[in-house]
Amino acid sequence: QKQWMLSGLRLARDVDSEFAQDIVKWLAAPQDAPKPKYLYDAEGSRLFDEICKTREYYLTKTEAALLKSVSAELSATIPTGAALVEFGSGSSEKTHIVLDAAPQLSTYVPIEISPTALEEAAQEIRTKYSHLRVVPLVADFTTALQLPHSACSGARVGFFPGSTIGNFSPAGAKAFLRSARGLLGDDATFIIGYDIAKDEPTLVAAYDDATGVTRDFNKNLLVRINRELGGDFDPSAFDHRAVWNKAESRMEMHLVGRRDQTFHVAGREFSLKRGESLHTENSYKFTPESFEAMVAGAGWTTLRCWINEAPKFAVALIGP
Ligand code: AVI
Repeated sequence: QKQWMLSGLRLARDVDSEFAQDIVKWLAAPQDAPKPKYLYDAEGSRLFDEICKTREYYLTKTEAALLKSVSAELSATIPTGAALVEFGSGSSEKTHIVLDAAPQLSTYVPIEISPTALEEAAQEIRTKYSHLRVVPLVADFTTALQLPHSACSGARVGFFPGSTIGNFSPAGAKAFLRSARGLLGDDATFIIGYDIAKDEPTLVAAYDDATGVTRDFNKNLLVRINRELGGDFDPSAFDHRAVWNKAESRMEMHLVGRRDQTFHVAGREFSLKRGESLHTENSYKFTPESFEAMVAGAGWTTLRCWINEAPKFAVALIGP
């Protein structure tokens, strides 16, 4: 009885959460993707790490190689005593590339919503770079933030790798860039990795790998909704689909219904006809010109841009 009451309480709280409200709104009009952060529960984060290792997903490998090849030039732009502020947990190889190349950095501030992922990453960095002051910040970096006091003495260098900026809508990306400018301050620089639009087969393969990890990553959203919002999705009733939307310059992930179906989430009923889709993610691809225009619209200037030719991927250094 007590256990039942507890789980009843948990459900009552969860159906009122931001996640519940956003998902209910999305399911009523699933032609627009929900916030990208909902794909990253613990299992979603694990599956994304697996995606990065697939043969087809060129983004991570290409960006790491590019960062390595330009790391000395990048380091030359970082002042002594600066703080590196990373949007994301910083458990990646790319963080190590920048920290290895720039021993003049005195502080490292990873910003991450998951406390466990953040603490793990922070501990790893503390162990490897004993000269660094590591100041982790548990927060959703899409909301307005303030840097911890101890990270405010030197210059700030933002770091947002992985083309994660492509998962925002154009308006969301602009809003993020504006709020990052407020957070990092007037004299900051900001290193951003972004993917470049390219031929359709390369793009589609990257989001529909042969081993099916991206399919599992996509369907994990339904699994998460079932667990956290009392949903009754049958993930096997959906096909994973990756589509290049050339007009919008974005890769899209969808879950396409294999049959007419009705499902329930957070106490609401929804239905979907066979062949109709739930749009689960956008991943915008840029040209150097479109990226430069976007950052300019948010008050930043492009200082440098390094581009890998094949497959095309860019690392930009922007400043005030
Ligand atoms: C995290 N983000 C940049 C990835 C992307 O490429 O948009 C997420 C992803 N979705 C499917 N595969 C990878």
